[in-house]
Amino acid sequence: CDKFVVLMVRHGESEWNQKNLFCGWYDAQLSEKGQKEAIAAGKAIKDAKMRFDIAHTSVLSRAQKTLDIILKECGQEGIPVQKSWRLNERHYGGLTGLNKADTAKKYGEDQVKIWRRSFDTPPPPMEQNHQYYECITQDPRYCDGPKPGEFPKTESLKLTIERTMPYWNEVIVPQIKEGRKLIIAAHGNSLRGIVKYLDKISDQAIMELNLPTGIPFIYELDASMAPLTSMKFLGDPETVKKAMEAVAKQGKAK
Ligand code: DG2
Repeated sequence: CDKFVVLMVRHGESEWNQKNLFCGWYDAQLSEKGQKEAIAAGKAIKDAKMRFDIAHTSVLSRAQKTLDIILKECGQEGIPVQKSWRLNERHYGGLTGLNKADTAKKYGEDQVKIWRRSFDTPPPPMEQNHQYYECITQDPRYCDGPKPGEFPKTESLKLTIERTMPYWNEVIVPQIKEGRKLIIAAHGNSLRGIVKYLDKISDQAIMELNLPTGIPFIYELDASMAPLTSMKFLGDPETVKKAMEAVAKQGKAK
């Protein structure tokens, strides 16, 4: 039977991940550690002898840069790269730029877990007087979308899934079905949305999924796009487990 392979990766650590700040649609750059994670991801892909025909990424630098480094490292720089805001990180609304641990201290760890991980409770909206409102809404990278009326002020995972899945279904799935081998470099929550959809994870269970930065994972899909293999990480299980726990802990008060 047909088996289709897709590789996904959350970008390497960003400068805002490093400072433990809610980032969302702010265009943070990769940290030095993040660049090293991307190099290691590229090496792992090379060792696994994986080849790609097309790459997909968001319009944010941290995902694009991770993809560039990975492709260079595994000797596949020339492949076409398609970028879409639909693969962006979830918009973190009014929390954008706040420290996650400080926010947990102020509002409680339970509230921060709801904002970070609940399925359908969005963070408070980003108001017009927010420090990063202008630089995000006026950014020319959004001239192809979202439409002004659809530009998010905040997003829950549910809302993120609603704008990511049209891209999955209308752009990515047809390419997979044509037999193209894809790499997708995106973000913690846009990828959580895709994983939730593919593995039919419940709204409750998805709260416990934390994706590590810079460790690629593979899905093997059947002809109906149902997973034969889910989230197989190219990394040793203990390292992956620790990296996932570290992401969960970012929302704890210090
Ligand atoms: C992080 C995810 O996004 O944050 O927006 O702060 O994947 O682009 O680094 P990414 C952010 P959490 O939901 O894990 O707090």
